[in-house]
Amino acid sequence: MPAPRTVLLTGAAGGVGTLMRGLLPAYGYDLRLLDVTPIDGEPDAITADLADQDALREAVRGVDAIVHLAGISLEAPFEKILRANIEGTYHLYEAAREEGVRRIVFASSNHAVGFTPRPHGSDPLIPVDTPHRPDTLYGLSKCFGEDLAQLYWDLHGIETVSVRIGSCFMEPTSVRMLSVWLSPGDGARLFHAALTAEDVHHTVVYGSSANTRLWWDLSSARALGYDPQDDSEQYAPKLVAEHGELDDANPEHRVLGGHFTTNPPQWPH
Ligand code: NAI
Ligand code: 15L
Repeated sequence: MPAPRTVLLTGAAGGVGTLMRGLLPAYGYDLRLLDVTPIDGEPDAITADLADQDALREAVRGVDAIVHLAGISLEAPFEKILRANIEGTYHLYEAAREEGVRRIVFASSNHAVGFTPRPHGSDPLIPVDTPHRPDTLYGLSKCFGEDLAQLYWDLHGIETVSVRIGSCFMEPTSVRMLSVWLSPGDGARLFHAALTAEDVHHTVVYGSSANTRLWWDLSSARALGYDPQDDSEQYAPKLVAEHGELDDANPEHRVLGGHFTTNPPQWPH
C-alpha cells in the first residue's frame, strides 16, 4: 500500500484528536477532520454524527486512510454506547468499504481487557492475544470494534490496526498511569507507524510509551515500526509520594482497567 497522505481524523474535537491535529501534520499528512462537535478555528472540519451515513460516505471519499477516534470515551448507558460506538463504528467501516478506503487505525482501549490482572514483579507482560475481558459497556464496544476490524479484513480486505490505548494525556496523573501512559508524541509515532506499516491485515497493539512500569507487551506495535521515546518514570516520585504505590488490597489496583472496574467515569453528555 502506498503511504497514505490524506487521512480522515474522526473525533478531531476530542482530547486525543486535538493532540493529533497538532502532531500528525508534521509527518506529512493532510488531515480531514470530523466530529459531532464543531471545532474552533477549523472552518473546514466536517460536523457530523457517526449515525449520519451519507455524511460519513462523503467524509471518507478520496481519503487514503482513516484514524477513527470518535465515540463515547467513558462509560455510558447501553443505548448511547450502541449508537455511537457500535453502530457508529459499523457505519464508518461500511462507508470505507463503499468508498474503497483500505486502511483504518481504530482507537480501541485497554478497557477491552480491563479485568485482566496486572502483572507483578517478574510476571510476563500481558500479550495482545489475552482474551477480551471488558470492564464496562464502553470496553465491550471496543471488543466489538476489534472484531469488526477483523471481519472487514477477512471479508473485504480492509486493513486495521486496533490500538488499545492506555492513557493518552499530556502527563500521567495517577500511579496507574505510570504503567499505561501514552505520551502525545509517542501517540503520534504510533499512529504514524499504524498508517504506514505494510501488510498489517488486522493487527492489535497496545498503545503506551516505553514506561519503566509497563504492564503489556509492545512487540506488535514495535513490529509496525513504532519506536517509543518517552517513559513516565520521571513523574513517579511525585505521584508515588502523593498517592502511594499500587496496593492489591484495593480491587481496582489488581487489574489493568483500574477504577473503570469499580467506579467507571461516566460520559457526561
Ligand atoms: P474524547 O471524549 O475527548 O473525544 C471523543 C470525540 O468523539 C469527541 O470530540 C466527541 O464529540 C466525538 N464523538 C462522540 N460521539 C460521536 C458521534 N456519535 N459522532 C461523531 N463524533 C462523536 O475522547 P479521547 O480521550 O480523545 O479519546 C479518543 C478515542 O480514543 C476514543 O475512541 C476513546 O475511546 C479512545 N481512547 C482514549 C484513551 C485516552 O487515553 N484518551 C484511552 C483509550 C481509548
Ligand atoms: C480510556 O479508554 C478512556 O477513554 C480515557 O479517558 C482514559 O480514562 C483511559 O482509558 C484510561 O484507562 O486511563
